[in-house]
Amino acid sequence: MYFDEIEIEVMGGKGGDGVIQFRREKYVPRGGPDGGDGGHGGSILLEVDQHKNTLSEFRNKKQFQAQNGARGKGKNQTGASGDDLVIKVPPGTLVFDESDGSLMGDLVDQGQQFLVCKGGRGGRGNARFKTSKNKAPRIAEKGEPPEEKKIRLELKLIADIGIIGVPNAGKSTMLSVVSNAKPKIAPYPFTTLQPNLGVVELDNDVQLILADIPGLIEGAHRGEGLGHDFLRHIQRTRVLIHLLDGLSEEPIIDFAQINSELALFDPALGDKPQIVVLNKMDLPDVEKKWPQVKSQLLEKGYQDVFSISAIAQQGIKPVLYRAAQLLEEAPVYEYKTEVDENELPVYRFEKDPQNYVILKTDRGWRISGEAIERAAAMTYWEHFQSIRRFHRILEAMGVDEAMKEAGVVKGDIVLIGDHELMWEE
Ligand SMILES: Nc1nc2c(ncn2[C@@H]2O[C@H](COP(=O)(O)OP(=O)(O)OP(=O)(O)O)[C@@H](O)[C@H]2O)c(=O)[nH]1
Ligand SMILES: [Mg+2]
Repeated sequence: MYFDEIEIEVMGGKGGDGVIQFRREKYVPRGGPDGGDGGHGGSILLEVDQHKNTLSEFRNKKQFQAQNGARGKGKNQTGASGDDLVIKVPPGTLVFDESDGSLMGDLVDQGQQFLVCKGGRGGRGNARFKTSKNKAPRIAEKGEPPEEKKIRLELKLIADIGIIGVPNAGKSTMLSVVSNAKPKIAPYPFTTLQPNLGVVELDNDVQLILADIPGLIEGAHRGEGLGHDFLRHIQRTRVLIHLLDGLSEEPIIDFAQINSELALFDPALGDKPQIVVLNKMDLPDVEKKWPQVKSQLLEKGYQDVFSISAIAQQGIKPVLYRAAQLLEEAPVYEYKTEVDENELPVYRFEKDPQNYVILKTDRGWRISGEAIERAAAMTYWEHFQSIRRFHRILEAMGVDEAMKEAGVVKGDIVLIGDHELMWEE
């Protein structure tokens, strides 16, 4: 099996900070609070794009961050939300969480979207904290930190173009000169025993996945030669490059024979668009043969007819561009996730964000936990009321009690996320 596999880092946008402000109007000495909320940070989404067929573009770009939310403003104005960042992936992409290796998502259908990382919520401005008791709150929240993840994308490569032909036609040679594939090449039939895949990059950002199919002979549909398995590989491809061995006595007869083998195995195979290519044009005998082969093919109604020398790398580009064009027009392969019936149920530890752990360290007490660290990151430490609010959150979560039980005393250092605080009664 052939996989493309890539690790990337994704991060949502940070929530914009809420602000502390008071209305300022002429002749109104003390206006009420009017600090607006911060905007929400953008999220990171993956989206299936059926025109993509590999993950190679992620080899150059591995970090993605959505836009941050903007700060709130006075006059109760909410900051602008950050834009979501939509990353396009090919159909059949599996998404894994690198932290525990679990499968997060399976992207199959055109346009299907998957949320990988949520942006941070915008912090609330002080206007939201006004109560009958506190008419001038100096409390606001900072924006929520965004989600951040390392993910692994995995794609089972499916060849969209198959190179078929009789043994020795030069199929492996052709694949080796257009891609990085290094198939075995030798002057005897049935050199290739397994299909080889190669990714071809055309100048215009188009990628083709080519499969070099083992040689086919008369009787292949009955399992002769290397048998059925290889015909099955062709079933998944959408366009065929039919390579003719220029050194064969009768390339046209080979051609007809292979086509009837395809049709006998599966009539749909015979209907796939074919580009017919005479190979080994560097040899004078072959060059002599070409005009006749060409006119015979055109007579039979084949329009996509080319000649190349795989070894000399001549004439191959036009074949690839035509293949890319036919691929655009060909129906899209329906990717289906194969469900393994022997699959065992998977049990996973569910994280509770409200959970926290208290640890005594050399530097002081460390309280770690998702919700508590988030609350600390959203606090304006320079405002007394905001700090009080943070204390109320500690109380509500039971952290206060737990700390006292653990033996914290006034003046001890307490570490929460990136923040270092001093314990007060
Ligand atoms: N002169 C010449 N020889 C070629 C050319 N392309 C391939 N050959 C030779 O033809 C022989 C067969 O090439 P392969 O690429 O192994 O052919 P294949 O179609 O993959 O063969 P199987 O895997 O056995 O089906 C080798 O000796 C190649 O060097 C070409 O353009 N010109
Ligand atoms: Mg070969």
